[in-house]
Amino acid sequence: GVTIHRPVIYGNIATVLTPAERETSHYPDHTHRWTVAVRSAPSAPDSDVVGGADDLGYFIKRVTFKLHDTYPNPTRNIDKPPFEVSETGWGEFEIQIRITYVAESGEKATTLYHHLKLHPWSITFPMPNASAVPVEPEIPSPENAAKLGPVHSWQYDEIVFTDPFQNFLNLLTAHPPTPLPKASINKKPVPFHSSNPASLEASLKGGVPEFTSAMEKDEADRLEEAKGKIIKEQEKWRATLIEKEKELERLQKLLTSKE
Ligand code: SLL
Repeated sequence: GVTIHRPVIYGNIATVLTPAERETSHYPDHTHRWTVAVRSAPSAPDSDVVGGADDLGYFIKRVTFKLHDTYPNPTRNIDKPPFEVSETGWGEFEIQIRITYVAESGEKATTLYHHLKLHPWSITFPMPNASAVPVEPEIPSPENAAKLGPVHSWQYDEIVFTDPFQNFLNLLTAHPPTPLPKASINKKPVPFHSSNPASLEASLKGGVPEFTSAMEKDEADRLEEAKGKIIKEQEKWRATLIEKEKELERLQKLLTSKE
């Protein structure tokens, strides 16, 4: 009954190529430079990298990033940290990320998916009475996108090992992960995630985001609030249903009395 976990993040950073970079590139249609990575969740102090405080090489043997078929050799095997791939390109696509563990772990590989994000985040809030058709956010011009700074898209996750082999457990306990800071140390922004729309504003101000343990509590609070809203809605609609059923009964009676 032993479980042990390691907090990781996976995702990408993307920047707009400068006109000079575009001119010297072999691919004049490429607009962005990006890096997709799997890293430990905590960031190193005073670092401008998101995550990556700990080297994950003691338990991860290989990370395979499967890029879009428009790339040469789209299957990229990375056999030592940093587990990341940097490329240039013009389009967003789904990247398959396969994490293989060290042989002595006896663990099956884990497969994750990340949608490469090149264009700045924007949220179109659903307006009451607006058409139900989702609005595609407009892609800003390269100049405007460049002004907004790098785009970050990171997902926090925990790799959980249940009843690991004794040797592997020893290996894991010999490498305890750096704990996440409670709050961001140098006032770094919270990484933007669509499940936390309030973080959009801070993410557009720029700065290198950082994962903190406060984010977990914030998310629990958001879920609690959402649950409360759902219960209220449920009560409202249940009352409406009871009212309508009464109305139906009344009209049916009226109908039979007239027959
Ligand atoms: C799209 N479904 O249409 C996506 C495909 C493909 C991205 C995006 C460069 C490849 C290369 C590149 O950015 N491919 O020239 O090596 O948006």
